[in-house]
Amino acid sequence: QRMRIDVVSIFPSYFDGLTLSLLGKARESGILDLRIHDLRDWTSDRHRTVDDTPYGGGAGMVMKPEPWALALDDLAAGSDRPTIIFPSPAGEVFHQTTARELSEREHLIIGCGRYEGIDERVFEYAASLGEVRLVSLGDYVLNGGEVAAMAMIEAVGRLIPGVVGNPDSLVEESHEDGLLEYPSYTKPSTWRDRAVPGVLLSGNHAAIAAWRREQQLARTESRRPDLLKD
Ligand code: 6GU
Repeated sequence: QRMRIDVVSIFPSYFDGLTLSLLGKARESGILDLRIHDLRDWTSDRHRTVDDTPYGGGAGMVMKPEPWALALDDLAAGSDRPTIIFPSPAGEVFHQTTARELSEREHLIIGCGRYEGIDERVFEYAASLGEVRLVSLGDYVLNGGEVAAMAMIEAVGRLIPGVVGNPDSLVEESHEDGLLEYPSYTKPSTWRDRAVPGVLLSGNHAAIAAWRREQQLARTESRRPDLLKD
């Protein structure tokens, strides 16, 4: 199915990289309708102001609600309750299951905040237009939502049917089955005194599958024991 994604940011050129590679091709072919917008296009003052000082005091600046509301009104118009995502370190953590779920939506709107955040009333207002999700990439802090939005767009975009050429490659990846990926090798069969594991040269497909499964389990146990907790 076709998917529309609108991104609102004060740094639209962050997203130039999304013209490249698989996602770039998906956009050219029309499978992915990805539109990048400048929040300042919804301001009306001479300085195109998007932020102001926080009520109650404190460090930094807060994004004003008015430009956000006008942007969301325009982008949600004619759409049947889009999913509105705000990248935020205070959100739910983005997982492969989140990417899967979002890849089934018709229309995503991603609002990238900067500074100390967006006026809280914007999230409440957005909920009148669609389903609002605050989503975090993980437990560390970025300067704004742009890099997180790009990661999410790539993770979601590649799950849209037709974006990744060979759909088999999607099911064998890390996290799709809850385990880390098995190790991969290519020619030469011996390189700098290191041989490729013999089973991979055996032609025994059952033995290869069993070996790969063992490797997945061993790596997951050693690197990401948290994934095996249930
Ligand atoms: Cl989504 N935004 C910001 N600003 N920092 C983050 C993040 C998101 N996810 C992890 N750190």
